[in-house]
Amino acid sequence: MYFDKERFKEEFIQKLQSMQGMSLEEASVNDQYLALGATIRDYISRKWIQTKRQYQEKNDKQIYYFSMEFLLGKLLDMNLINMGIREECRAALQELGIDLSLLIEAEPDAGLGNGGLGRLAACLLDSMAAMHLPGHGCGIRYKYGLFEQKIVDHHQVELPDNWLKDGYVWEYRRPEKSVEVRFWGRVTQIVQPDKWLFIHEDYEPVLAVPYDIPMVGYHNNTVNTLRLWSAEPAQLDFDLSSFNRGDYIRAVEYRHSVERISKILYPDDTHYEGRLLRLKQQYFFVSAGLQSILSDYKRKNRLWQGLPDKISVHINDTHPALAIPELMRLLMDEEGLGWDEAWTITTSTVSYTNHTTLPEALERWPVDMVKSLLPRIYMIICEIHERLCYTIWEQTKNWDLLREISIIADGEIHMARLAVTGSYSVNGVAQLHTDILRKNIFAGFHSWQPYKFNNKTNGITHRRWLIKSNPLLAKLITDTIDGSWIKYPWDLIQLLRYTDDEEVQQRFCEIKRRNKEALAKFIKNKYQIAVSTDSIFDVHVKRIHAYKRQILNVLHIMHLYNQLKENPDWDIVPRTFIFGGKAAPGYYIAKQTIKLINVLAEIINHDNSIQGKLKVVFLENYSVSLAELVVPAADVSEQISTASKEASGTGNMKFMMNGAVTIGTMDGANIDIKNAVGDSDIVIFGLTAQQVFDYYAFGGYNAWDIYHNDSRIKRVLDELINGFFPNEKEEFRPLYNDLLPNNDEYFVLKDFSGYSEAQRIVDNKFRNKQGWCSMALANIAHSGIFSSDRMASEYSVGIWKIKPHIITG
Ligand code: 26Q
Repeated sequence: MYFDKERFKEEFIQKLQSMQGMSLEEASVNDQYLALGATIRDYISRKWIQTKRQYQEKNDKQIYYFSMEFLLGKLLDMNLINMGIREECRAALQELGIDLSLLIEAEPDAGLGNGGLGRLAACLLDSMAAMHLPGHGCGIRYKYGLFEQKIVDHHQVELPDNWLKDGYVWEYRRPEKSVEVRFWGRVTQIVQPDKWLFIHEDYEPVLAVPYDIPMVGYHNNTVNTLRLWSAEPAQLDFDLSSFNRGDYIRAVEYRHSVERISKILYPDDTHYEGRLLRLKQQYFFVSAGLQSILSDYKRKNRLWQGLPDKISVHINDTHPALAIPELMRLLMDEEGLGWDEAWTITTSTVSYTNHTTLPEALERWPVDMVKSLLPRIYMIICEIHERLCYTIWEQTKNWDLLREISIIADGEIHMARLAVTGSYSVNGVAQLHTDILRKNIFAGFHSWQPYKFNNKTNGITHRRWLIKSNPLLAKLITDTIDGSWIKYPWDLIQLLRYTDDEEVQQRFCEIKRRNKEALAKFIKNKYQIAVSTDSIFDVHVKRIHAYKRQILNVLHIMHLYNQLKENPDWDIVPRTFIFGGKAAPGYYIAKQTIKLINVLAEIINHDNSIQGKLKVVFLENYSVSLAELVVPAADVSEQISTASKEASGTGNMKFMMNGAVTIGTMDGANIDIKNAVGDSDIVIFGLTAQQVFDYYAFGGYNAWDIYHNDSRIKRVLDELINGFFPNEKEEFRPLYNDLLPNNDEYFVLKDFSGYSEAQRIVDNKFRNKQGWCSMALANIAHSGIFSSDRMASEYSVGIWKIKPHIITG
């Protein structure tokens, strides 16, 4: 973009005056940030309008990515990079005596997601805009994002994330595009000579008001849209009619119950709970999103049969799966189509990505709840279910198959089965995960409709996770292989020629050291813990969950500590173990794990007898922004989930792209990473998914056996309950119980030995500086295929059948 420095300065000062009513001298950093955001927003909106106009004119197919979560993080810096004006802006602000990096920091993270699934949605939107793909997001504008985590007395404490309190510069409220969403009430069926009519009466109306956020493409003219819906009381007369009847309480209650819908993001990423409010949220944004898409379509097109050629609706896990019956409803009840026509259109429009095979995370809604909250939707789901059962029975006469794929069973609606039935494509997010979908959780569907199933290995945007967060490394890469990788990240493979180049290695080491220094400084300031940049920065950051096995890492640290206490001269490479991650507020074991890490950290960090060879740090409030500081500083990336449990993981990709070496299990995308880098540039250990399945199916695993046969394990487990933690004598017994009396569901003890050996290999490899650098560089070289640009293009070609649309400036 052409950048006129003097004009920019004027516009910026003008914004300060008009928005904040302030002169430059009076303005706080936050005021300055808001003014800068508004200035940049104006630049973006010109391109945005152009993009929308050109999409409209060409009437190309558009894709809409429906997701309960979009974990955007901060946008200012990213927008400056994408617009190609970051350095110009920095220089201009400097002339005004302003430090751009302070303004960048001042932005609140948009934390509208729990973890991987939400961040994936954000990376995908970034890539679609960068690749000229007409793809947009549809979600909920939560008033409160994921809670802020504080550690108080070693414990996690949750605080509300009031991210909108100072206003949000990137959103545009579009009240004129509001639509109504209807809950409760009853449906009556009117039989007419040629069709049936369904009338929904006595419903509670909710107004869905969209807020649009621009998604800016990298150095192109594309600006796509993320539309987030906010719930407001519908037309005032509904409100007022209660008032008029003197029913003041009812009117206030109505207002509250509506506002609750978009108030808060559920802070859980694995535990399904059949909460009415969550069901309301799902239907709310799905219905609003589809209504606005269809009314747009209607303005440009005549025939509904053409919908799948113009629109793709992609559902990010089952959370938006009500899109299937809702699209049916809109086509039949609002547009007058018959069932068969509507079904053909729906099942050619909707596609579905699964992100988890954990049984406890699979959504199943109680029939009674759906029936009363969404009476018409319930009728349609019943019809889909009955027709599915009929077809399967006619085709196969196989009862077992019928039971396996039945959408309604035991008083519950199985959302994954609904999603598979109503979608033309079902994909997993890494090779192993897709295999598991085919062979296990969707085996029945797969035997019946194998063509629906496909794999789309996840990716991450290298613009945020390398160019933005690790500018020094980005520059080294460009200096070494030129800058084509920025547009074509798979060109990173050219770095392979330099993995043994001494100068490149030396520069890489220097950059890693500087990134480690930045993190060390942060840790020192925030926690008064001194960590040495000569130590291995061994990083384990992600949601805290038993299957992710933070506890395996912790037990191993305890083991190292025990050895060092016995032999303080033991020659190990000093290590800084860095943890971060949030536990769902109701997940007791995960919270105890956080406490254990913090208690252990305090003991180890204060024990001078081990000469600083081990340090343990728990970084509170792990978020997108914190990840951008931590990932570039990592030497080792911990990806140690129980095989078969982690659908993909995307942190693993961020770390490899920043030159960390993975210590990991044969799980999720670790396998794809291993296949890319080869066996010698990754450290793999532990059970395979097949071994895990076999233990579950045939038994044969006894945690006590391992406890009794491995003195190292016995010792660390005993320490959980024998007063080793003097102030927490009984506190960690639940952790102990899960590992022993409850027989260690996640095979922590079984994999301990392998993990310990793998960590010894890491220690050894790190001693050879050149060898280590060469591994790190090989990881970066192979990380290009894990860019979400590759992912976006695979979805576009393989699922959505959309082509790039170049926006002219
Ligand atoms: C469902 C019902 C009720 C409450 C919460 C939920 C819920 C919310 C979020 C269930 C699941 C999620 C999120 C799942 C998720 O983040 N999965 C991760 O997706 C990543 C992107 O594909 C993968 O890399 C991770 O492996 C996977 O765990």
